Amino acid sequence: MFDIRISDHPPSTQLVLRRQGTDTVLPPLWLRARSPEASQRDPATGQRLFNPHLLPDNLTLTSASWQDDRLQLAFSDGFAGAFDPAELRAGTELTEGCPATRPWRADLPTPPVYRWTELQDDRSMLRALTDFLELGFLLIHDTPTQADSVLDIAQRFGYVRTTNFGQFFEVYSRPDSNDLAYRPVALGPHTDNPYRTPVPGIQLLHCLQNETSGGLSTLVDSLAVIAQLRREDPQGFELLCQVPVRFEYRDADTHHVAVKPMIELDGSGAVAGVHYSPRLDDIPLMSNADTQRYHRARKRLGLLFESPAFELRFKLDAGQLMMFDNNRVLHGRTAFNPAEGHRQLQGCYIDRDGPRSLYRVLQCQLGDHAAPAAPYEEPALEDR
Ligand SMILES: O=C(O)CCC(=O)C(=O)O
Repeated sequence: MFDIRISDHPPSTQLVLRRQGTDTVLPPLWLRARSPEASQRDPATGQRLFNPHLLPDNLTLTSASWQDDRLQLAFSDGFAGAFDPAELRAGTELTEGCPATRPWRADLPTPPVYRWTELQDDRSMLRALTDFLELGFLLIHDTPTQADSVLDIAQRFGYVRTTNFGQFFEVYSRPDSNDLAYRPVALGPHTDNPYRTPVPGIQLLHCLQNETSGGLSTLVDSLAVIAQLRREDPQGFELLCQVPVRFEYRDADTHHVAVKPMIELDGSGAVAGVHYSPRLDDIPLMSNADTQRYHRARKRLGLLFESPAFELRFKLDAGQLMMFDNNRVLHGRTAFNPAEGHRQLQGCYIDRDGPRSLYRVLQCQLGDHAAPAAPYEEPALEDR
């Protein structure tokens, strides 16, 4: 329950926000910077026309009154204007306006599967985006299988990020390849390209053909794994958040290096991302004792990432695609035998902000009118 009231005890005037029984004074500097007046904010873009850090340090509110349903406020720097209480209430929460994450394990009851045709409808798209932002991945079935269809699918969600691999990359077995992904070996859970700055945000892997019995795809939610590690071994968790690791990739034309901890936290201490690719990382030189401590933490993290308790495992058939947040959901595959037949995937990257932006736009347009879940056969997840 939100309520804004004026507290007048001359010489001081205050606006007080009551939220869930707790009172918070709205500071004059905070209020003044939020003025929606056309002299303070460009009406077309909503962008501020002055630098709030130049307001006087000791700014005070000199008067406050209600006029109809708006607040008239005057400040000690001479500015006076109308404020919308709904906008002030909304501004008290620094939310990104997207659904909260929902960590999952192998027992996730219903994996988010959508048909490509279904996603042409904005209401279904809003539902898919909600699933994606909560769970960090989507499976899309019945997609076209032209040589570059992955780009069309990616563009429904955001803008394709071109890298030294091109707009998209091919994943099929070739002996002279520049990456282990292009051999038929098993690939343990990993995030792609931790050596880039910035790391690719979202990855799409699109199956064009799969005639092999192996090559099963795997997905693991690092949020669930890291929560478990944090409970079991808080100090190990801290080490993985603090100790920088060096990731490197080089071939004839490219040399990428990035140094960063495996677990990245945001300003509030929540896990913002994971960078995990044991084929590519080098730890710094530390004392033997610190190296052993770090080693134990990293080993436990790796074992949890590989634990069947956390892993979804399924076959991607031709026309099926998985899209996942590359900073959250690890992917991998089991080994396959190229003698059994062809296995060809194409992959590409988009930035993390694409689906978030589209979610906000569709949410604003459609509000509570997202399409109800259509009945759909669950993807075949391997018996574990
Ligand atoms: O072959 C696959 O299914 C996955 C390939 C992969 O993990 C990658 O390209 O990073």
